[in-house]
Amino acid sequence: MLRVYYHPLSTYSQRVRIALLEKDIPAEMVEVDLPGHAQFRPEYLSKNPYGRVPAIDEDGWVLYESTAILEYLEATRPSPPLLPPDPRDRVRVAMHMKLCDLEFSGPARTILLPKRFLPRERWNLEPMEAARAKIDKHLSILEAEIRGKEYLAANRFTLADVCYAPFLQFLPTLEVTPGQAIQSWAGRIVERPSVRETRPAR
Ligand SMILES: N[C@@H](CCC(=O)N[C@@H](CS)C(=O)NCC(=O)O)C(=O)O
Repeated sequence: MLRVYYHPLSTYSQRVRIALLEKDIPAEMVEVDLPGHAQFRPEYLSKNPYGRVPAIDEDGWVLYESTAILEYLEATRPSPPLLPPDPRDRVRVAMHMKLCDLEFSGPARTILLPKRFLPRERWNLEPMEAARAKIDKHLSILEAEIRGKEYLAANRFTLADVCYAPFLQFLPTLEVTPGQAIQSWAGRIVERPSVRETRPAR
């Protein structure tokens, strides 16, 4: 049985929850009490020694890091596919997944964590502004990449779109200025049933 450790407000967990719905994979969902610091108790650290969600446990085999979990689900449950068959298309998906974490979701976290969970007087504005500028630059590069396309890679919904999806919901909170192509792609992605159904309540 596949067990998924997650939190309903966690963007990285949402990636895995989207893939579960897209692929109709049954799983036992275990909510980790992040506000209660359950992620730092020994029982959970044995699943992910970094004390973060998501993590999975399948018959005693444990894995953490959302992108690795997505790859595992794809490798073990290939239908319906979230990766294209062509090798060049596949590595493009891999490239976008990596760039999403390096240039988008990482800096987005610097802005979203305080804005979603801390009172304004505890916001540290300087790194938040630096993160916003980094995201703006990335989005202008991505704008050219995605212009005229429905999805990020291979003309279909892939793991690259899954990685971006939870963070695209927060574009207004990030106060960035995406171009027209990003805006219509983001609109399409956030309206997808698997994304809507797993959307954090705040
Ligand atoms: N690189 C990790 C990031 C996971 C992550 O940052 N998870 C957050 C929730 S969205 C977390 O567990 N935070 C708990 C903490 O930092 O104490 C992944 O892709 O899975």
